[in-house]
Amino acid sequence: MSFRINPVSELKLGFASQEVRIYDTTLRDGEQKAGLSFSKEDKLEIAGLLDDIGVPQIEGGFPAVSRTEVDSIKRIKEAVSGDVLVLSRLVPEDIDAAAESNADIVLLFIASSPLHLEHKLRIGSDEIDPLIIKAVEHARERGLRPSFSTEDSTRTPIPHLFRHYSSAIDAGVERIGITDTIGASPPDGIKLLVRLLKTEFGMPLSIHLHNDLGLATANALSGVEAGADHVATTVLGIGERAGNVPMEEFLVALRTLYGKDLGIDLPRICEVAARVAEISGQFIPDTRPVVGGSVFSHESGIHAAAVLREPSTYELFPPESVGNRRRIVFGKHSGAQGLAMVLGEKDIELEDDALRELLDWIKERGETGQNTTLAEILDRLGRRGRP
Ligand code: HCA
Repeated sequence: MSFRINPVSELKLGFASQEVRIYDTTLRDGEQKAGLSFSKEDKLEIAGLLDDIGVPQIEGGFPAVSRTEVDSIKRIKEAVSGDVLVLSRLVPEDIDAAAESNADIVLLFIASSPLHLEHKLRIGSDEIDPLIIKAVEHARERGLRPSFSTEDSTRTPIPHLFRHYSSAIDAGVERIGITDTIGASPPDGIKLLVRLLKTEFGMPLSIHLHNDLGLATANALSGVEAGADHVATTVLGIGERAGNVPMEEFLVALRTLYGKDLGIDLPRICEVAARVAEISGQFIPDTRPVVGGSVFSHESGIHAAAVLREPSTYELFPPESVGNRRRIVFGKHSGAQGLAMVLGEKDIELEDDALRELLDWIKERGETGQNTTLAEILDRLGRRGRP
């Protein structure tokens, strides 16, 4: 079944030819969710799942954290087919640990906002550039492919950002990255920043965005619209505080609204989300976009009848395209048409009076907070066992 792209999306001319890739950071920023710690086996299993569904780059961890972390990343590197990325501060010990972990790409980062410089690093903005240059050179000497990001980019004066990225590029990074570390930017802010940096440097650019205001997915879409090449995601958006760009939301939005398929096995996305939720002790709310248990559930008579005739009336994308499933729920809001259609699928045709009586029974139960299953309906009709 094909869905028509809406008028807004039709304006996204030129987008189709743009290369966009995700790099998943469930195993690094995801694990930085307060209180969460993955075992080596957990990390390996999650990395395997991500690799299986076609995630091209996996951020495996922060090697400086511990020896176990270095070992986990080594095992991930042996197990997956794509690039393994790791995070590193601009200090030699971190970069050496990154090299030991056998990662392909090292994500070098340092805070750049006046707030972080004053209260966290206690250095001036112009003291950062020599550190960037040294770190990039050291990473290259250790055989790593360096990327450089400023932390808290969205609260950093733009001229400072330009200076830091220039230093990194001159020293030989293969890509640069911006971060919205505390989710402080609206979509237009990300768009502006990406556009400025792409225009000025023309380098591969990554975006790492947080969800403190629930804007991470919108911001990621804005970023790619403006030309960002790499987007950091995590399964279910897990990560620091309100988390990161949820992989499932971003990929499905990109495909649905922009017709852009990144080649990831989306019919397995619910399965992967469920497993990551289980391993990390998360609960997936029913209404969670894409993967929630009730996001393809229909009860209201108007919706149920329409969706049974033509699913795209009330489903933006097919449930099976993300490994979810449609449910028709019978309750207080049910209607005669939808009920008759569901019964019709079971070869049951009721006279108007009988249908009304059945619907009243369903609605009465619904008023007391009780939903009725199809099995209960068939039972009432004495049709149990019918196909
Ligand atoms: C953090 C750092 C970071 C940076 C990620 C990157 C952020 O706060 O742990 O440079 O790729 O959110 O700024 O995750």
